[in-house]
Amino acid sequence: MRRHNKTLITAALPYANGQIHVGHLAGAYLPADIYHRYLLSKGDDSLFICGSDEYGIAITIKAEEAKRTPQEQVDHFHEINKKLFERMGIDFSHYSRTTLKHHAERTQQIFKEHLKNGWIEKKTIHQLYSPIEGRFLADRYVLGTCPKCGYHEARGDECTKCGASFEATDLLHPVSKMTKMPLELKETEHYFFRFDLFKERLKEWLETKSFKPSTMNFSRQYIEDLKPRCITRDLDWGVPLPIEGTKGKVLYVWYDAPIGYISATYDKNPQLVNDYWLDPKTRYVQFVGKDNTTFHSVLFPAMLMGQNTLYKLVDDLVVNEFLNLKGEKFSKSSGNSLDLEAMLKWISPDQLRFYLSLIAPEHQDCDFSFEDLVVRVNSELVGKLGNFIHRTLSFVQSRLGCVPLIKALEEEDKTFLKQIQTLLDEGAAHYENFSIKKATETLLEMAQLCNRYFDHQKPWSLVKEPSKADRLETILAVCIKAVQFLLAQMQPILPFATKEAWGFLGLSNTPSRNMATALEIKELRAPSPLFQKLELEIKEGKVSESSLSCNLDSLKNATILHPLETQSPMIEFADFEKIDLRVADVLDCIIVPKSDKLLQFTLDVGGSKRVILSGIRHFVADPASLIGKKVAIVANLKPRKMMGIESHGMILSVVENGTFEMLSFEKAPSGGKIS
Ligand code: B3M
Ligand code: ZN
Repeated sequence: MRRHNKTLITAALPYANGQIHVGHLAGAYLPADIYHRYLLSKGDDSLFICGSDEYGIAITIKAEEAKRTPQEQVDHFHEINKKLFERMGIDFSHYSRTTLKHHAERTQQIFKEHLKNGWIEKKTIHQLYSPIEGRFLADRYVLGTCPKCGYHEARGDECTKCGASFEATDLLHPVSKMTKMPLELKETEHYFFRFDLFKERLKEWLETKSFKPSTMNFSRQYIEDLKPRCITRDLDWGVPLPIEGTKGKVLYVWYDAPIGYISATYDKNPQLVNDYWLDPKTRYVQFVGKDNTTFHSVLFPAMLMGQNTLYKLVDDLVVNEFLNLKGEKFSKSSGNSLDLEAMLKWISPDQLRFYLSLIAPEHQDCDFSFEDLVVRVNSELVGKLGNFIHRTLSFVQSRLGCVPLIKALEEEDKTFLKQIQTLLDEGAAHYENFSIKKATETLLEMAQLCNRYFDHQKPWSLVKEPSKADRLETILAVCIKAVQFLLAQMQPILPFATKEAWGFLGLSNTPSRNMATALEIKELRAPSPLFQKLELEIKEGKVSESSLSCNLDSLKNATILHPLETQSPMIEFADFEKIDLRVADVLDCIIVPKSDKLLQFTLDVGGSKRVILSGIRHFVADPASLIGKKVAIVANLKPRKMMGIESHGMILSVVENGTFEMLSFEKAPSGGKIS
């Protein structure tokens, strides 16, 4: 396991042009927070820095639409987002903003060094000019036809349809976003950063990193065709260009924003810049969404290489994929978004953190679904994790009334505690590897094991036998120990509930991960359930006001309201895909001689014959009546010998409350794949 004692964590600075949404949380802030909390819980030193990104066209456009000045816009959303992060338990060491004076000064200082060191050049170029508005328009101020896919409403900086990124001048038929009037090309002077000159250094540096393969490959390719990039804009909202006679020009937001990580650290306390950014022993971890990859893996590192202070370059870059809604990217502008504030009226921050951790888009885009959320929260968070903690603590409270002590451990107790310890170690490794999805799955596995132990030991019957008092106490003491293990693992993901639960164990502060499992509990307080079940009410295809006040037509076809009571553990889609389900025609069906259970089916599966044995003889009065039926089989089950006959698969049927029914089809062709 890697051990680093001092870590600096940053998460991409969100634009203060609107409220952060669930997609933002899942992509950067929650994983970063969980990692930060994990480091603190094992006693490491960790500084978690973030802040509002407040300059650039992303701000001015939204401000114009809202009829606010850019300053009013960022003041408004900086406060809102800061509070939303707090409510969600995102535990920044500091949340700053880029409109602070010292940020502009630091950015200008770095620009001057770049200029002096020969990395910046001035060029006269043609930019899009709006005669009616009397200003140059760039990036998102311009709309036009995507040169790659032909989408008509591509933005000047990227196509929101195909994801291509380009310059506004690359668009076909460019028009002003505001007036929809055509634009013309006009000469203007701009400054370019010669990223191309850093190619070799970047290549060498990148190969010392072990980012995810997708991040490595993407960045390698990007470095291959590095070009000079324009880092100034004709705009009056941004860090002013520190050159005489350039009034009306500011530095491009992607030039100043990453420097914001350093300014934000300074803003908390100037000494921290020395302690973290300038100390080679610091490990620097950045969390970003995949659309921000190249800025962090290539462009910002090049900018740092080109100036004179030895700031830390990123050591681990954690790039997450997108969280989708209805199969499409979260996007406020297109209405495909979840309003966090509305969500929080219905769901607790821990419940949302839990679900987002379970479906974390670490290796591929994933879909947010309300139905899935309700099932997982109710059956796993409440049904497994919350249940074990609550049943243990309330049982001890009501039946014992004091802190139980271990009298004598039996073999099964030792095995159980060992298994739990092993899982806790595995959980730690997952946190170390930034895999919060696996860390959450491990937590659930632990909870499952705990419930099994509890059920198996049956404390509720031991309590009726006075001679077993010592055994009962030991079992309960083991369960309390297990609760401590669970809390140690769940602390980074579910900070609110963990704190509450430690309170039940008589501790006001959450102990460190190692302390937590070593601590002797001295006092128990009356517990209450840590998590509540969620109910989802859907009216006219929308989540009803009483559940949630956000407008979600994603639920048009929602059907499920009541989760299954007892559900098997969740599996990955990939696991499901391994099962080859097929339609099979029953050619023959006979009773296996000397067997009181088995029927022998001869089936046709897409032209090939096979034999499958099925233990359903009791339910079928006349086997021949099944001939001609079309049934469902698992076609790729390993062959199994029963009564000397090899069975090649399994026939699907339901036996419940004494009734029996086979899954069957009417028209589906033999061999057809069931999915
Ligand atoms: N504000 C982009 C974004 O929110 C940007 C990140 C800056 S990180 C230095 O997608
Ligand atoms: Zn396109």
